[in-house]
Amino acid sequence: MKEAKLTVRDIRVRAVAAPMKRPLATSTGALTQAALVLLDLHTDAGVTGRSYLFPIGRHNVAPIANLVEAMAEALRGDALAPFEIERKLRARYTLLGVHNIVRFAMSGIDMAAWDALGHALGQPLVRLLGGLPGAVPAYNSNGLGIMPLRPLVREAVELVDEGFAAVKLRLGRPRAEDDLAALREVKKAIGAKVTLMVDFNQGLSIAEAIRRGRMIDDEGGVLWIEEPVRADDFAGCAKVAREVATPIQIGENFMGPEQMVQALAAGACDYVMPDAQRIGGVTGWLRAAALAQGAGVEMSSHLFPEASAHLLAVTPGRHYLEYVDWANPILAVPLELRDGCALVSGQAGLGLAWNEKGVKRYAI
Ligand code: SMN
Ligand code: MG
Repeated sequence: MKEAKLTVRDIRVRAVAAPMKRPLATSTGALTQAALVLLDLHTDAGVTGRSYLFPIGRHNVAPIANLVEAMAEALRGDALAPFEIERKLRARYTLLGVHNIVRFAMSGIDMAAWDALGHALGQPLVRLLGGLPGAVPAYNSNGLGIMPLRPLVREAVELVDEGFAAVKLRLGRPRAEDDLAALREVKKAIGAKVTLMVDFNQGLSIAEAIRRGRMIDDEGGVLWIEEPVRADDFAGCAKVAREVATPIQIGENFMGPEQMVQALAAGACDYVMPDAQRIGGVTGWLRAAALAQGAGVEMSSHLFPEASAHLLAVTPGRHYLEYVDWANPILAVPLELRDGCALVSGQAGLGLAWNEKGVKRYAI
């Protein structure tokens, strides 16, 4: 059988800093470039699996790349079986802590392993998971950072004009009135038919989050308030969720399904939005999706739109895909969009192929 020869040979790691069309300022940090770590998992059967990680700044590239390489060394000759790979790496890193960039590296390897499986079987990931390629509702997250009102309004219109029916606005200015002015201007510019989410990027205290949350309640028309307070303060999030009527969204910082269980048990949020590189790649996502289903909570994705499209297609309580085009400069075939939806790739695996010219151009 072909799969029997599917063993891990090595993982080639490269890094790029891709230009972003629109810089993104949040209440807790700004991005002007998309640093990406690219993984090519080579198997002894000749198929290659690909994935990328988003290290959130060039300064984090080297430690993440080093971790991936160290893990690859440990996996050499092992079967291309994501659940087994997870078991081995989890055991190996338990004493250090299966957290943060250890999780990033594990998630990247997991996604590359699933991608390689898809290539070996000639099927898109969504088919491997038992689903069908289709359209997943998306919001355009390529902008609407914290910026002056005039360019903000212009950007809001541009993002909708790119064909989307939903966009996300970053909030968390020093003065609540300035956030309110931004919210009003953006709402006016996009109209009531376009869905609007807001994201505080953990910038507020609990008291301030309740105050601003109620302000948003009074204003109306906001689908969710994302990360109002420190993301791992589940008790604090729960307090805000109890006091504010607009649904509270968290999840991009869940370090694995284990943390999602804790958040749900604490009543920390109304919606969840795991991030593929923190939740544990495809394997972690599947477990998280079951948890969200059990809790009756809608699940969206954070970044990684190409992989997330496959994952949301098989997520029972699927809500919104966060669309960003940040990997496009290094992708041969960018994620396809239609009518405000992301189209799950019908190509084998995740459907990722590198644009080698772009990789060379933006290499770091
Ligand atoms: C975000 C955070 C970190 C990097 C990029 C984007 C933001 C989001 O919180 O949810 O889009
Ligand atoms: Mg966010």
